[in-house]
Amino acid sequence: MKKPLRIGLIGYGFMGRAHSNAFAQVNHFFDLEHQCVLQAVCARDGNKVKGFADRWKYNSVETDWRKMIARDDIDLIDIATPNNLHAEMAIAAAKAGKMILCEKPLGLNGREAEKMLAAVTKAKVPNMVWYNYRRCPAVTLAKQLIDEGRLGRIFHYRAKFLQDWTINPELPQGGAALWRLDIKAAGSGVTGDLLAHCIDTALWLNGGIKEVTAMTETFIKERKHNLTGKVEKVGIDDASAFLARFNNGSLATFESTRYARGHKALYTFEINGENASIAWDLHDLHRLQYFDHSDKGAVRGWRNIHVSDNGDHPYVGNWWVPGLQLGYEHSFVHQVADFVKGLETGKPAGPTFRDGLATDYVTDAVLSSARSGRWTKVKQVK
Ligand code: NAI
Ligand code: SOE
Repeated sequence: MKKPLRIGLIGYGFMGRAHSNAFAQVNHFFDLEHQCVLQAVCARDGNKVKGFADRWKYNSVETDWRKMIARDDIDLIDIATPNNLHAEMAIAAAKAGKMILCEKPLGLNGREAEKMLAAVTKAKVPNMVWYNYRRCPAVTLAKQLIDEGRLGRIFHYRAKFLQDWTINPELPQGGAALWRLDIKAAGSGVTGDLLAHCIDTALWLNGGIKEVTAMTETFIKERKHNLTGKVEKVGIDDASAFLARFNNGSLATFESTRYARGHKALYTFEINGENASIAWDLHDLHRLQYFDHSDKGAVRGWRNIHVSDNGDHPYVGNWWVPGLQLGYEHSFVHQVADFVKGLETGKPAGPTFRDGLATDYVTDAVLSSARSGRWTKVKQVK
């Protein structure tokens, strides 16, 4: 008999669906001692949340997240709401003794994330941040190759995350679907939204970042606000780029924008080491590019590894026969599987709130450097 893990989801938008799918799938594909139970979903509109619950087979609904957190038939609170709600919800959930999965970025800034980390530490509740790209099998394979020492000394880290959906100056800011353009709801623009993913992966693969120098730009200075109906100043960064020095001595460049016409979600990274290099592209997420300088000269070149061998590649053995592809949604299933395994082994899987705080410290330093025009030290998590 499996132990029930009763989930209370807050927010039924894009991530509410991705997470619900992961909770629903995970026990079909991974051997776990726990059974995920879709116990309750919460959002403010009673009719809509009922429709969502029927579609995904949640056992109950709530329209007030505080009531859901107070329920004693829920073990885990999953936060899939806009960024400005993460801290309040996570701190309340920790106080109620619930395990917490929280969407990224952890807080609106490092100060908020510090309070969130303090709350889960005090309550001793398991916690995780949904930086899901770590669990695309090709990215996990990159981590394995680096940990095996195949790259040797790392010289360079290069990452970018490009989109193009806010170029239209008529696009309003704020409210449902457009909260990412509202500084109050989002905390920042592409720095906290897109670069945060690049930073989380980078910290995982290449260790801590020591200092950064950054520039940001807001191309469209004013937009109509959906909540007030007035044209208001835009407070978010539309584009953000920075140089960084890692603690291991390697140099890095990071770039993100929502103004790269033609790009919808081009997240790429490349790492160059003394002995080997690796590169990954979200648009071709099941492949890892790998160059190994120790290959014999005549056949030396970039290998294009289709990460689909169920004997050798991470997570793949839990799915289909070799050669078949996994996609975006699988990264969320893998994250739930690892979180639950962490409960069972007592070895918590990352990224935890501590890791989420580390990323928020980097985004804080990026925004601060963009304001001052100076190299800025990154606060390190104690
Ligand atoms: P969304 O706008 O699609 O959904 C947000 C949901 O929050 C909606 O269902 C809304 O009704 C609900 N909500 C808002 N205020 C609420 C309240 N007071 N009480 C209860 N529910 C409330 O947003 P999306 O895209 O799902 O983003 C949510 C979070 O997930 C954000 O923090 C975002 O940064 C993150 N995200 C992460 C991704 C990843 O790759 N890991 C991908 C997309 C989003
Ligand atoms: C923005 O469009 C967005 O949905 C981000 O919020 C996510 O974190 C990213 O994974 C995809 O793009």
